[in-house]
Order: sequence, then structure tokens, then C-alpha cells
Amino acid sequence: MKRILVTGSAGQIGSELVMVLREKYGNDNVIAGTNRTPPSERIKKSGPVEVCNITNKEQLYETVDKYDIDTIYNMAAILSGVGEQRPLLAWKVNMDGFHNVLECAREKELVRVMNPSSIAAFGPETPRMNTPQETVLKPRTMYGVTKVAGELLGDYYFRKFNVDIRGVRYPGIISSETLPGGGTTDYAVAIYYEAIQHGKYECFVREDTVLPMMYMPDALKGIIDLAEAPVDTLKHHCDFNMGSMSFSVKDLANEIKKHIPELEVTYKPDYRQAIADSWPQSIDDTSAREEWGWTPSFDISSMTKDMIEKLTPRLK
Ligand code: AKB
Repeated sequence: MKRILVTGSAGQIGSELVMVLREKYGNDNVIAGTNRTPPSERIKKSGPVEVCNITNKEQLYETVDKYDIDTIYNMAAILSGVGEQRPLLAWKVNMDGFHNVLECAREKELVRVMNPSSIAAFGPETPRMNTPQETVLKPRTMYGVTKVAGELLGDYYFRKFNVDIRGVRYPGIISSETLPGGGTTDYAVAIYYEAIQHGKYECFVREDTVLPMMYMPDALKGIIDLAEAPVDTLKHHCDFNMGSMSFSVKDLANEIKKHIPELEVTYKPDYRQAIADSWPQSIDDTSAREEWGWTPSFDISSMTKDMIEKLTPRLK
């Protein structure tokens, strides 16, 4: 592996992925690509940063040439909440932008592309408990539509053009470094910030809403482990189910209350409730475990302890 470009490096996952990849492969070998939002200070200080909007094919190709990139982690995306407000933008970034990434990989014979999918690929007709790897994919959101199409397009490029592209279906990701933007599962991060800063939180989904979630260190380890797995061990490519933990908002609030007993949570469901209700509650990730050794390390209590330890000195 020579040089890695991470697109969407100012985002929730990209901002932490860049740092982990730099530690592993060397600061100068990991280029933080960003659209308009500047990446964090630690990203700017530790290695190269480049304006690289994946919907701008020329800019993407120039970046790949300039840094002699051979691997792209495509973390640029419009998530489910914003995607419902701006569906055409979601298509443009998640499909047209992703297609530019695939074409770039094909034309320039890159070694690998990593492109996350999501539990949003599922829909209300999908079994909600222990959702199987192979199942009904009929999402009701534009984000979900682009994720299913992206999985299929990625698999097509693998078979037709030999582009080594891989991806996981991420659940909601909880993290302390960068706030998520525009997703349905964002409440599971916001609740920590509000609990520490104000002792109260108004949640935009009901208290009995259960979704699959994952702590950021597991999400990063997972995508890097998949990138490094020998290709001949993989039967799947762009659509690995990836489970970790599942809980309701009430369960999460009760866990946080063990550290911040005064926390008060109120509920005011909005349009994101219907999105959450169309997604699975738990995930069968046997294929990821068998094909590349996936195992998560964190549960709700170890994650909550870590989140509160990391956030409290910064927010108080
Ligand atoms: C969202 O809520 O849109 C994302 C996701 C589950 O992919 N966090």
C-alpha cells in the first residue's frame, strides 16, 4: 500500500479514520480529502490535506495523480436525515460522486476502494431482528436507495472490471471526536453531549426506538481489517453486515444516568422516527465474522464510560 486518499475527512468517521490510518501507514501517506468543510486542526497539522470533492471528477483525478494514490476510502456521503430534505443532492454525492471514484479506480488501476454502506440499505419489508446478510433490500429513503445501488455497482465493478472494492453496512456510529451530521442515528451521539453540558436532552425519536449501534474504535478497526483481508477469503465484497450492540434510547439514557444521574430525557419524534422504524433492530454478521474475522470490542457500558471520560474534560 503506497498512498491513501480519505474523502469526507471532515466528517464523523473520516476525521478519525485519517488519524488511525496515518498512525498505521505514516502521516505523509494518508491524504485528507475534503469538500468545503476544513478538517480538524490535528488532521491539518499531521499530514497532507487536499480540497477534493468527489462530484468533481477532474479534481478527484488530479488529487489521485498528485499524490500517487493507490487506495481510496470513500467516506464522503449525504446521510439519511439530510438525504430526505435534499434527495437530489444525496443522489449526486452518493451515486454520481461514488461512480467517479469507481471510474477513477478502474482507469488508474488503483489497488483498492473502501466504500461504506449502511443499515439504511434495509427497509420495512426486511426482517428486523437478527437481519440476515442476504435479505430484502427495499429502503424507503434516498440515502438507502443510494446505498443499495452503491453495493450493487461496487460488486459489478469488482466482477466486470476487477476493481477491488469492499464495504460494510455500518450501523449508527457513536463517537466523541466529531459530531455526526444529518443522520437518523445522530441522537445516540447528541445525548452524550447534552447530558454532559446541560443535564437534559430532547430526543427526536421515541424512547422505545431500538437500532443497531457501534462505537467508533470498532467501526475503524472493522473497515481497516476488511481492507487488509486477503481477497480470496472474501465471498462478499461491498455489503458486509456488521453488528455490535443494539439498544433503545431509554436503555442508553439509563446507562448514561449511571454516570450523570440528573439527566432528563424528553421525546419529540419528528420525520426521522419513520426512518428509524424502517431499519433493523439487530444484525446477523456471521459472514463478516467468518470471511475476515470481525469481532467488536465495546458494549453499551464500556462505550458509555469511554465517551464520558473523553467528552467531560472537553465540554465542561
Ligand atoms: C444515518 O443515520 O443516516 C447513518 C447511518 C445509519 O448510516 N448514521
